[in-house]
Amino acid sequence: MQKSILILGACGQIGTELTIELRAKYGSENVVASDIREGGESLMQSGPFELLDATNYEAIEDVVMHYEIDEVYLMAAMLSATAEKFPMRAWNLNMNSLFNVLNLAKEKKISKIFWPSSIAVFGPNTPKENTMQSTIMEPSTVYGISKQSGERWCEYYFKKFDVDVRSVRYPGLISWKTMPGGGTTDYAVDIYHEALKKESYECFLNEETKLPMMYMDDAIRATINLMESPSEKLSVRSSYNLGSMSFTPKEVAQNIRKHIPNFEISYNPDFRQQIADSWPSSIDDSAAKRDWNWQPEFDLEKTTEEMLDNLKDTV
Ligand code: VAH
Repeated sequence: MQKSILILGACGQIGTELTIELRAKYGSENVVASDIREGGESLMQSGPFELLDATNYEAIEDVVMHYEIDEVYLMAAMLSATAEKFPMRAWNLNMNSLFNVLNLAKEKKISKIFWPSSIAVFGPNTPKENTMQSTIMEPSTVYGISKQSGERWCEYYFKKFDVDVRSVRYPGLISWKTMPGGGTTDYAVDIYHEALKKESYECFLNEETKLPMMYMDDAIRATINLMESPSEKLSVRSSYNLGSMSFTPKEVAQNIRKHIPNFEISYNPDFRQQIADSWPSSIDDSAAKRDWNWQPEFDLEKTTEEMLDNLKDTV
């Protein structure tokens, strides 16, 4: 019997691509997409969809019982930049959605959970280069605090109630299929759109801001790889560090100029600079490599080629 999957936040930057990949892998009818509002035409027509508020326990429970859901991917969250503008709304969404799925698993109504953490769990006094799996974590953003708290709850529910919840600390994610929303690393997506539209981009971070980044295909592959790994191989039940590449806005611009020679970048840092300055520059993901053979495939060169090649006919 094929497993039945529910994705909460299926219309977001990660959720959209996760839905496509999971439907291809497990069969469209076995993957229920859900979000607070409807998604694009291709997502809506490629399988079952439910309008669902991830903070509403009863509503999620109804969908879980109706479709006999086995596994839940909780992708609904408010990201770092927006969360600074609406702290209490961010806390409510990011935490209560997690409690909802953890409690469904505790009640044995679902058997497995994926929940995304972020490099945002690290703070200004975390060692910035090759940031370790276990190290100083004093996040200074609402989003980072919610992700650090979420990791503690995931590990607690695993140890106390044997809930099979799995998680990775995503770096900044780069994709072309959907626009990101409210993130500090979104510049790394916007820059490709603007390069093709205007051959110029005004960056909201300064040129030397080096951040861990990842192409979406790698992030989706890592997510599914982790979810399919044998439970006994997983030594981390808070959230795995996950890395692939790190770069600065200046380096992205130099890479884009290999394809668009006249591309110009300017810098006008805003409130997101302080957020980015509190995060690591590079990540040690040796635990993920050891426990479930994580291996990235996209570097900056390949990411730039993919982004420009797929966006060139859309702008
Ligand atoms: C953000 N894209 O910018 C997210 C991510 C590491 C950053 O969590 O908030």
